[in-house]
Amino acid sequence: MAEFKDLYEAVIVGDRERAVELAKAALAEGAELQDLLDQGLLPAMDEVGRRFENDDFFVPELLIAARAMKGVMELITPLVAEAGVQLRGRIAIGTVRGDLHDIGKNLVAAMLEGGGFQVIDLGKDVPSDQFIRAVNESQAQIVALSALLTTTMPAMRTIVQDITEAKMRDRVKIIIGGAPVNQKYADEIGADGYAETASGAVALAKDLLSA
Ligand code: B1M
Repeated sequence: MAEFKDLYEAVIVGDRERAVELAKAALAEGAELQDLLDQGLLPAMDEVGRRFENDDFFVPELLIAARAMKGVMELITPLVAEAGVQLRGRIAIGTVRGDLHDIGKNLVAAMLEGGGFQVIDLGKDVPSDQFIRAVNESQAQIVALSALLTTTMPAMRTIVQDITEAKMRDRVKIIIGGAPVNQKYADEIGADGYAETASGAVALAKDLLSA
């Protein structure tokens, strides 16, 4: 972590410009993207969450930290995507209805692209019909759902039900992820899989499409 301490701090205090500069400098010096994420950015967002939970941070602090994180993500997303080239399949991804958290979803999307998938990113606060339309239009083989709130988890169940009712279940796999969900929940709502991390989502997608 010592190597990325300044970046870690810059994200926590929401200094977007500095965070981006530090990330650029680290990459120019040959830092690995994965280390930048695992030792700088992700622990910083965890710390922001902890402070929020302990009432040391409130929504404005959360927002400016997220803005700093987003600035760095905009810098690194193309690089993450560049790491892989082969097209392994098509995936429609989105954060479910009612949920505005998209940093993790963007990371998952970037890693999937990096893993060689074509990704149709539907954004955040996405209702069932938008997923259904995307699958029809793009022939996506996987729908990937992200939720960060316990209150938006039920939207995942709704999407699985709506996709089933649209009789598309035999041609599309559904995977879920995000901090409040787990394998048990995936099983309960009839999803095809759960991944805890962005790289886990890539492995899961590869698995499901090769099965
Ligand atoms: Co909010 N927020 N937030 N927030 N926020 C959390 C999630 C929270 C845990 C903070 C806390 O209390 N400790 C808490 C949720 C509690 C709960 O439901 N259990 C919370 C809350 C309460 C709220 C509000 C309700 C606050 C309020 O207004 N009172 C509100 C809700 C708004 C809404 O969505 N309707 C809210 C708002 C916001 C901001 C808008 C200010 C901002 C989001 C900005 C944005 O995303 N553009 C924000 C942020 C930044 C956070 C925290 C601090 C960080 C989230 C993040 O980006 N993490 C978060 C606390 C925390 O997580 N430590 C918190 C980094 C990101 C890379 O990780 O998203 O977990 P994550 O994604 C990971 C994995 O989960 C996984 O891979 C990613 C990479 O490893 N993953 C998948 C994610 N999706 C996946 C899909 C997959 C597979 C893996 O397959 C399909």
